Amino acid sequence: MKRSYITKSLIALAVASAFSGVVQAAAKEEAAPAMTAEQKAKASQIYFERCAGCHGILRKGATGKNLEPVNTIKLGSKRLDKIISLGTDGGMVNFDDILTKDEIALMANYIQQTPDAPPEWGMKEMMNSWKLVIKPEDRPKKPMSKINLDNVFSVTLRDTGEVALIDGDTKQIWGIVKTGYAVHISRLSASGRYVFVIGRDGKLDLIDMWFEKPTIVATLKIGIEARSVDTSKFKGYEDKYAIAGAYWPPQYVITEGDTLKPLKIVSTRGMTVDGDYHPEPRVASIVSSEDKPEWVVNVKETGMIQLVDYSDIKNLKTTTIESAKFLHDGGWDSTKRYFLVAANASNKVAVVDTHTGKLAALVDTKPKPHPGRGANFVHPTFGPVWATSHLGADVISLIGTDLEKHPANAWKVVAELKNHGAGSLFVKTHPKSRNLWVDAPLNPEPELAESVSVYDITDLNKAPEVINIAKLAGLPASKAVKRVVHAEYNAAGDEVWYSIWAGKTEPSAIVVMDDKTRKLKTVIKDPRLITPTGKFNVHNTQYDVY
Ligand code: DHE
Repeated sequence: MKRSYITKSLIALAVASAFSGVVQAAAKEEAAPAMTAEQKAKASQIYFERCAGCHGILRKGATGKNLEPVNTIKLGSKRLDKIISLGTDGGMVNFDDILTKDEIALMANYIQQTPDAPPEWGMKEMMNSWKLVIKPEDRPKKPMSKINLDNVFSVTLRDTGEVALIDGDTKQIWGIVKTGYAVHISRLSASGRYVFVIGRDGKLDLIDMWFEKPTIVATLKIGIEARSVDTSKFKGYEDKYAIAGAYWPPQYVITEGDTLKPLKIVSTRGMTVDGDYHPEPRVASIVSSEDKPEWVVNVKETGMIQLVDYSDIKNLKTTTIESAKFLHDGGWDSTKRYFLVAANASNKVAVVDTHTGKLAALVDTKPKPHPGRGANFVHPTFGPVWATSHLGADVISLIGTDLEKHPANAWKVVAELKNHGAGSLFVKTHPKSRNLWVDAPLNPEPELAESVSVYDITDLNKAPEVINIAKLAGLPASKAVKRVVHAEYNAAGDEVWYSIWAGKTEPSAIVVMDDKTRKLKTVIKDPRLITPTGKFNVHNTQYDVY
């Protein structure tokens, strides 16, 4: 069975044992097998594309194991080759159907070398990379197309380095724009006019939807590797600033909102919650507050949550909150006062009170919580809850969020639902819906990875309906598993969109379900829809509806 490397890194993430974060002593390089510069260059590219997400650029380990020479040399090329080929019980998955035998041998040698220190990326490099393609004054003064912008979906086409802007009303592709490598997420400006997309290669693109067709008006490379971006949403700061977080170098940058001109770069290197120095604390999720001029910036390896006050960029005030490792993705509770973020190596969800600027709680969950933005709804017994599923367990945890009317339940797992399988990445509901949709795209069983569970949130005693979404797409048989990933509602909250994430050379699709009947509404098929993954509805992303 052929799986994409990212899928593999995430499966590894699901089960890999947590890394201690201990800085290892430098190994003797002479013990590593010799490699030519050409071999190293090739291996370094493969490492960036397939390994760095879980093991870190410096190979210090995070959700994957530490791969510094002090550990790898003693295993030797033969053993490493076997581990990469076949995986391990400890959670490393097999790459023998992804990499050739020669590539595996190359990687076995490469990870015994002392890691190259990747370049820093400061203001000089950023300014050199910055392109203001169309100045704000040369842009339209009003929307030029007849598209209902509120219901546009920005869809990641992972393996082509593009995003598709799909008209949610007609289900037609409105435009496809070239972006950075494997865009991770799309986020909206406060006004809903601009879409910000961040590539894994650190390329940030600003798409203006007021043109006849979606158009990139500015671009900036914020680092070598990145995953997150958001904008200033507080009253008076609408569309003024953006913030993008990098994996390498470990830093975030604040830019102008309508040009991407970089204004300030802040390093996230520093001490972990355990008091150890970490040279590569990557920036995970970022979210913008609507109540304050503030971003919540989650620093993965340190376990520190930073509240960054953007009211005075020159004299930046940051509150640093200790939580737990390794911070990943998260979302607001229904009041948007509390931010809940997965600390996936600790099997916890950290809750930040953005009004007091303090940690409200650390909630124990099942292994490797992975909420996406999570899902907010009112539980018939326990009141308002926020839900997360897990990579490492077939369980959905419901965490009470109402301190005022249900204080006994607040920040406790009040109920657990059984998912159709582990390997889940995203849960989703909508304020107008009575359904909770849960995927399991990283489950090793194809039938489960192709299916979703749908729960009736007004009666959680009812068994969920398990729907094989991939079958509904009616695509031809493929070698790759047709992983069903990332639910997103339309603006009206009556449709649920799922991506069918197949191989790069195989047909993919987006399946649109009627939320009320849970029946197929339509399948969006187009040869240009290659490896669709994340989908971001303009209205729901602009207003953080989930
Ligand atoms: Fe993601 C969110 C990091 C693999 C699809 N992913 C996030 C966020 C982070 C992150 C930090 C939160 C961003 C925010 O809210 O500001 N993801 C990582 C990784 O480090 C990891 C594990 C490995 C890697 O090398 O990238 C990884 N992610 C994946 C995938 O393989 C997915 C399934 C497909 C893809 O397109 O790459 C994937 N991640 C997503 C999506 C979101 C996301 C769709 C946004 C969820 C939302 O609803 O907001």
